[in-house]
Amino acid sequence: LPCVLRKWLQHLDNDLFVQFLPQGQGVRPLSLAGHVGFDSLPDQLVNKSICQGFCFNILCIGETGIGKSTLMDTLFNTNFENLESSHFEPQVKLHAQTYDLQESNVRLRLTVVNTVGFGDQMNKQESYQPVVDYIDRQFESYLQEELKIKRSLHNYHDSRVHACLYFISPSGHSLKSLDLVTMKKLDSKVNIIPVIAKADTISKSELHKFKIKIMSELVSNGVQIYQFPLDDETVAKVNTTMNGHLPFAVVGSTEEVSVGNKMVKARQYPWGVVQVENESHCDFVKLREMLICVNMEDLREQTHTRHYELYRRCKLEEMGFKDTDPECKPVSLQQTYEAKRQEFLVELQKREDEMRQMFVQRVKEKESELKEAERDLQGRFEQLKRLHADEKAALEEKKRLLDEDQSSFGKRRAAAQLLQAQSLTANGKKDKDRKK
Ligand SMILES: Nc1nc2c(ncn2[C@@H]2O[C@H](COP(=O)(O)OP(=O)(O)O)[C@@H](O)[C@H]2O)c(=O)[nH]1
Ligand SMILES: *[C@@H]1O[C@H](CO)[C@@H](O)[C@H](O)[C@H]1NC(C)=O
Ligand SMILES: *[C@@H]1O[C@H](CO)[C@@H](O)[C@H](O)[C@H]1NC(C)=O
Ligand SMILES: CC(=O)N[C@H]1CO[C@H](CO)[C@@H](O)[C@@H]1O
Ligand SMILES: [Mg+2]
Repeated sequence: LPCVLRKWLQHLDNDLFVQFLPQGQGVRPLSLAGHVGFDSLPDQLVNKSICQGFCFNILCIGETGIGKSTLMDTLFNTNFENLESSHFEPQVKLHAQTYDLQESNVRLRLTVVNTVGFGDQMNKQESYQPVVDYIDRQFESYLQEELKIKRSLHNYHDSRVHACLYFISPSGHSLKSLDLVTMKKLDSKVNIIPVIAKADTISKSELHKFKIKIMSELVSNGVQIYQFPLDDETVAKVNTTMNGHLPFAVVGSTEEVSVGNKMVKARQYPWGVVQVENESHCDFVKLREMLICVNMEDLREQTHTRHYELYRRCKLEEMGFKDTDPECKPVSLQQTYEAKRQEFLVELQKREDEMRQMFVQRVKEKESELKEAERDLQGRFEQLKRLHADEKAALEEKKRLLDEDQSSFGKRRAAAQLLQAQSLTANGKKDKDRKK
């Protein structure tokens, strides 16, 4: 129990408990003179946890018909809602279903996520992307909750994937490239537990070789699968054998067959019966033991402290948050915020200056354009003026000539009138003379 409790303490992240562990110089051990009652803290924690209930999320990856739904039903001894999917899905989809389970007084909220259509497409290389996206989405929504001002993590439904069962088809040859690519993409995001599905379809000697082959392929491709913890005394006893049995070869069945005088879960064949829960038939019991009875809490913890932590760190660094500056001095969130704000203001100022310069430049351009146009207009005006003056001069010249004409005509007319008048008087005299 103390070991489990230590993990809970880390989980609860509560100041009260942190002070529990001696730290710093000024802490002195004191003995108590009588009963105080804080020895009930473990009981309080157990009661609180029981009251709150637990949550566990499993992701099953494997091609359609490999036995994912059957194994889940067998593991939890129930009948989950199983929709049979066709082999003709255009793309991989993830289907999550949450169930409330209870065993004695412990409540477990279990989410089973299934990959629908995995490996059914022509282009199998794209199969892993929806899985990666799904896992990241769960991390992201937890991070968003954590970053809220008003957090409610105590009643937040944690949907982060705690364990990923990767179903390997019992070919006996080697891993498919899709298996390696997918596991490689996921190994920093989730605890991968590879299992050999339908292990009753492969012979014992072949199975042994197949396991060795798979493990060496995983190692040579640098795929990190979940290792059962060795640092914890309470579970270390089972580690040696269990880590050596990976990947577990499993058989699933919800069918009950009578063996001797008992009904056991088994698969019945014309030549005999494969008992799911018999360790000399398959590793189902080992898987159930390691996944549910021994390491469920470790899987939850690893998800939070390793995989989620990595996601969170990358995400926050991407956003520009850091713990230390380039000189390795610690930087607080406030400082980062101030620095970011300063950076933003400088950028804003720069933009504003650029805008202003651009404006001035534009105004200058426009001004010179206008000046050019004005000069142009002035030129044309001058030209018109000159033309006009020329025309005026020509007209004046014409007028002068006309005036001259007119005056000479007037003179001539006056002379002619005079002449006429003279000739008239002369004639009159002659007449008078004649009359006389
Ligand atoms: N031989 C054998 N058949 C299995 C095993 N588990 C499931 N099956 C059968 O495989 C078929 C598909 O199983 P199912 O669980 O629906 O596969 P899923 O599509 O991965 O969910 C069913 O007919 C099961 O009876 C197993 O361990 N061994
Ligand atoms: C824990 O619960 C049990 C039974 O429900 C009760 O007897 C016990 O007093 C509780 N302990 C504490 C410390 O609350
Ligand atoms: C498990 O299988 C072995 C071999 O088939 C058999 O001898 C043994 O009795 C089985 N155990 C149980 C508990 O049925
Ligand atoms: C494989 C491995 O590391 N096994 C360890 C399991 O735990 C025992 C006891 O804690 C160790 O002695 C083994 O070395
Ligand atoms: Mg299914």
